[in-house]
This record gives sequence, structure tokens and C-alpha cells, in this order.
Amino acid sequence: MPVTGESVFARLEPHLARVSKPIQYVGGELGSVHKAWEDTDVRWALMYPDAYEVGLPNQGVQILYEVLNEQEHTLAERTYAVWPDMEALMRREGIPQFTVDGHRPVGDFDVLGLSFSTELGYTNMLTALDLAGIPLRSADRTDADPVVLAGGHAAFNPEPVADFLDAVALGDGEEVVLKISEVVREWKGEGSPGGRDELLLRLAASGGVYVPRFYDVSYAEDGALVATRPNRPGVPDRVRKHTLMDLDAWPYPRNPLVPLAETVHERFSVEIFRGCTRGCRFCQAGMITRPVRERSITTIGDMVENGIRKSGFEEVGLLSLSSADHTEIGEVAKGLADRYEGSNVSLSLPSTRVDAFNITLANEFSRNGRRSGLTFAPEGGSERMRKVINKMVTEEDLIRTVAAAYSHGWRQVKLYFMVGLPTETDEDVLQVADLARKVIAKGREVAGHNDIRCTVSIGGFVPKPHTPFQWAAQLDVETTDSRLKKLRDLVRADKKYGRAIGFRYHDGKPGIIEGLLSRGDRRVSAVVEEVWRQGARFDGWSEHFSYDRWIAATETGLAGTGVDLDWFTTRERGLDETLPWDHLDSGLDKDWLWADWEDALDPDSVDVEDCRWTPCYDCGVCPELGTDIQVGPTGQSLLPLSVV
Ligand code: B12
Ligand code: SF4
Repeated sequence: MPVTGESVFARLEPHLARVSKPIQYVGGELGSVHKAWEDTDVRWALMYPDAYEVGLPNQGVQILYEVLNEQEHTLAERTYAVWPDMEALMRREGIPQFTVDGHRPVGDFDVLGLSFSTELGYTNMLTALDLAGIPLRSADRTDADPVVLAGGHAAFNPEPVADFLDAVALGDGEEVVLKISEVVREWKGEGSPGGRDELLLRLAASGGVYVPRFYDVSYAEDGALVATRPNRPGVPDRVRKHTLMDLDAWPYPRNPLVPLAETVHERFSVEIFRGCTRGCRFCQAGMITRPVRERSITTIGDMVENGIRKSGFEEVGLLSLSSADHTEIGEVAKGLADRYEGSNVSLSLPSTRVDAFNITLANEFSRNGRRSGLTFAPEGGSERMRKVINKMVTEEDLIRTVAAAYSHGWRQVKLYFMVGLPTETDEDVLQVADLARKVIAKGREVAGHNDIRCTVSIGGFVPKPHTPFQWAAQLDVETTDSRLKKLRDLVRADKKYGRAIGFRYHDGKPGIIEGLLSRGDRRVSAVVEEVWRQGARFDGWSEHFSYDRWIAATETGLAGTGVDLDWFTTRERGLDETLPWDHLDSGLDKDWLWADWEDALDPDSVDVEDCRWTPCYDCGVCPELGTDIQVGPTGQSLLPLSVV
């Protein structure tokens, strides 16, 4: 039998000096784990399919890495997307995709777990599979190949990459990876009966893992999708997402990874809650992570202290989908600011809602740190648009909040918007300029000087599965670009305020490809493979993304299917249409989603409140999944630490 799990480092090392940022391939970071291959039964390679600098800080992978490695019989190592120069070198030298921990070939592991927070990582998955010597398509794999398993937010519609995946797990990963490990261990312990097929069947039958090959998809003559149905007995009709109900019982990461090379985030982040029920209609993350589950103030305090001590990071980020909404955020902020007063530790709150923000909070967070900038996301330029998307921020709220910020010494405010939202007109987008002007005018007034800035950042809206906008037509590239240009020209033409307004935007091209990958079905796999064969890599990076290459691949990949790029993107869907993700259960009731979509289009509809503070409005999640909202206040407070 060939020896598995042997390190390729000796073959790799002589070439490292010839590639860019070689340190990213070396491993051995503080917090990393090295276990003996032979002492373990189930071996996982975990991949964030982007470069090390983006992938290393990812909390999802860090958590699963730790949870798995805590198990005596399990080993987990990490692998990231290699840069094109390294890819070329590996192909030339015959070096396979390897893990950064043990430099072991990825093809030798039992499971390759991929974390997809964005669809634009799909082509990087294919590079990794190919370099690993794993056949691209699930159907071509043998018993010797790992189970290729996907998780993360994008996995809520894995159909566009279903042909490349053996299995998919929806939702929180902490508990399900342990269950999957158990199934693999048992099956291996029995001598791997029935080979790969039986292993996948056992995973599918467990009810918590979607195995695409056990579902057949049928299409109508005109190309519309008819149904996705199990083709094996014992396989459930619908596969449910996983929800971790007690975040305090899972205080990970406990041993944060400290990167060796420069990364996008160099701070210790603590997730202060999961889920968000604000009900923004465009936000897939909010919809698929329901219900809200808070971490208690004391667990947050313990995690911060432990993380700082273990990692040496001086910045702490309090992470969630809308951190200022934690019921005890004021206490958390004050408690932590008191605790670390006079030390080098600074605190940050990455995502802040305009209406939840209060200046006391921001002042607490900046007590020990710099006053860099504040970021708010009104998302819609006009009041009308904000009503359509259920982002209940009035112009008054925004002006009041930024006025408070400028008057407390902040000089820079960033505002995020989207272009291409349902029912939007040019006029709605042009109102962004008006809003920015008012922000600057008010800022100058309250600050008493002109040295303030407002940066407007604007991105294209991409309709996502499992949201009320899953039926919406995506705005085409030309109209998106023309609206952005009109807005840019309007800002630039403003003599009085224009120079104080920064304007950042992406053109509409990557958005339409993201749209194809978000709401595509299995036929899109052919497009992904084709574009990858034509050289697509790192599609989330503007310098690597080629729209023309994607367009050519959609033409080849979708030829003969009766459907095309527009059919997947700029077409509005009806209630009766079977959606490619209908067999994947996020807990949301489809009728509720549809009613919410209709409300979005009805100017007289009432706003959807947050069910954390108002009665349940029956989105379906809690009864369907047997879950419940978990919020404070706990009434506890953070004690100062006794410094030894
Ligand atoms: C920090 C952050 C970033 C950071 C760091 C990214 C990183 N390396 O992690 C930066 C700023 C770089 C970033 C960039 C981007 N981000 Co971001 N980011 C976040 C944020 C705030 C936190 C992510 C996080 O750590 N979550 C906590 C962890 C524990 O959750 P998780 O990763 O989902 O993992 C859990 C499960 O999904 C599952 N799981 C995950 N992987 C796997 C794998 C397997 C095999 C299994 C079984 C399970 C599993 O188990 C984990 C534990 O339960 C989220 C919002 C949020 N609160 O989630 C947005 C978010 C993930 N980002 C988002 C987006 C869109 C992006 C960008 C595409 C933005 C852009 N246009 O450039 C880029 C993409 C970067 C890239 N190429 O990957 C979106 C994703 C949209 C969606 N589909 O829901 C989110 C949800 C924000 C939002 N509200 O829209 N991001
Ligand atoms: S079921 Fe009710 S309480 Fe639960 S997330 Fe939906 S609206 Fe909120």
C-alpha cells in the first residue's frame, strides 16, 4: 500500500524562493496544530478557497479546525488557494495541492471541507482539486479520493457546483462536522463496506448532509426546472440546515491562528451573536442564519481575554451581522473599555446600523484606539428604496447620527449603498449624492470646520436564494453602469461639497456573474468548468476577473440547454417556478418569503419589525427547525481583571 500523508515539504522548499510571498505556504503559525497522521482515524483538509491572506483570518475555518482537532481520533489541517505563480510551479514540479500544516497531499485526506462565503471562490476549488489529483467531477472519483464537502453561506445553493461536490452541509458547522467524522470513522472501522457510494449514502441518510448525486433534476422542454428529487431510498426529500443553539457552550476559537504573512484582518474577533432578524430583504446572511442567538456578556468577556492572551493581538473585533444590536452591547463596550483602559488593546465594531448606533458606544470603542472612521450602511439612496428593502433608516436618523459623530471628533464617515435594487430608478440612485451633500453640510456645521469627509461606497445588488428577493430580476450590466456613471458625474459636478465626498464603486460585470452563480442550477457546472479550463482563477479579485472569459464560457457551457445568462440573472421569477434550492431547507417558509416580496413591491405595506423585540411574524424558521430566539439581557456585567 502506498504511504499516505507524507509531507511534500522537502520537494517544495527548494522552490519557495521563486514564488511570491512564500511565507504563506509554510504554516506553523501560533495556534496551529500538528498531529501524527497514523494516530488518527479521520483526516480532514479544510480549505478557504482564496489566498492565504484572505483565508487565514476566516473564523469559520478556524473554528472547525479547532473543533475537529480537539477530537482524539481526528486530524484537521488547512489549505488555501495558491497564487498562479505557485500553481505553475506545482504543475511543473509535480507537487500536489498540500496543507500548510503538515504539507501533506490534499488527495490523501478522508474529507476535503471547503468553506464558501462567496460564490466567486468556485474556480479556485477546481484548481485545488486538479492540483490535488482529485477528479473534478464527483461521478469520476474513486474510493481513494476524499469526500469533497462544502459548507458556508454560498452552500445554501450549491447547485451551480453540484457536479464537483460529493456532499454539502448547510448552516452552522460545529456539530455537523463531528457527526460527519463519526459516520466516516464508523464506516472505515467496518472496513469501508460498499466503498464511496455507501459512505455517501450513510451521510445522506443521516438527514443533515446533502449529497447531490442522490438527487435527480428534471427540466421542461423550454428549459425550466421541474423538480429535484431523491433517486435512492432512504434519502430525504429536503435537507435541513444546522443551527447551533448554545453559543456559550462553543466559545471558539479558543486558540486563534496568528498569521505569519500579512492578512486582511489582524485582530482577534469574537462573534457576539449569530443570526439577524432585522429583515433586510436583500440580505441572505440575515435570512439563512435565523434565529438570533446571543453570546452572554460573560462568555464574550472570557473569550476576549483568552484570545488576546493566546494570540498577542492588540485589536479585538466584536463580530456579528449587526453588532450594535446585542441586547447588552452598552455593557459589553463599557466593560471591555474599562478593563483594557490604558493598555494597548483597542476595540472595534465592524458592522453598525445607523439607527442602533449611539455615540456613547462609539466613544467607548475609541477610548483606547484611533478614531479611524465610522461606517454605516443605509443601502438605499432614497427613502422609497429603503422601504422596499425594509431597511428602516430615515434621512433624519442618518443625519442625526453622523452629526453626532462629527461633533464628537470623527472626521470620516463611510456610507454603503447598493445599485440595482428592485423597482429602483435613476432618481433613487441620484439621491445618494443628495444625501452625501447633506451629510457634509451638517458635518461642517456641527464640527465648525471644513476638514471632514464622507466616502460613498456603492456596489451592485445581487438577488440571493432564500431571501424575499430570490424572485427578483437582477439589473443588467449596462443600466447598472449608466446609473453609477450618472451618480459619479453628479458628485463630481458639485463645486461646494463634491471634493469632500469620496466615491467608490465596482462596475456591474462581476455582479452579473455572481448572480449566475448565486441563482444558477446544475447546468451552470458546465460553465464553471469551462471558464476554469480557459484560465479563470481568483474571480473575487478585480485584477484576475475576466468578464469576457465568463461570457464566452456561458455561451459554450449553456449551449443546447434552452437557457442563457439572462435567464438566470435579469429574469423575474414567478411563485410557481421551482427554484434550484427548493429542496434545501433554511427553515424559511416559502409563502412567507413570497408575501414579503409582494410587500416590498407594495408602497402601502407596513415595515417588518425585528422579532427580537416585537411578536413573531411567522417567517417559519423557529417552528420548522425547533429553534428559538435567544437574547438577553442577562443582567450580568464584566468584572475588571485582577492584573497579576
Ligand atoms: C469578517 C468578514 C469578512 C472579512 C474577512 C473574511 C474572512 N477571511 O473571513 C473580509 C472583510 C475580508 C470579508 C470579505 C468579503 N466578504 Co465578508 N464577512 C465577514 C463577516 C463580518 C464575518 C464572517 C465570519 O467570520 N462569520 C463567522 C463564522 C463563524 O461563520 P462562517 O464563516 O459562516 O462559518 C460557519 C458556517 O458557515 C459553517 N461553515 C463554514 N465553512 C464551512 C465548511 C464546511 C465544510 C462545513 C461543514 C461548514 C462550514 O460553519 C462555521 C461555524 O458555524 C460576515 C458577516 C457575518 N457575521 O457572518 C461577512 C460576509 C460573510 N461577507 C460577505 C461578503 C459578500 C464578502 C465579500 C464577497 C465582499 C466583497 N464584495 O468583496 C468578500 C469576500 C472575501 C473572499 N474572497 O472570501 C457576505 C456573504 C454574503 C452571503 N452569501 O451571505 C457576509 C455574510 C456579509 C453580508 N451580510 O453580506 N468579509
Ligand atoms: S419564526 Fe418568528 S421568532 Fe423565529 S425567527 Fe421567524 S419571525 Fe422570528
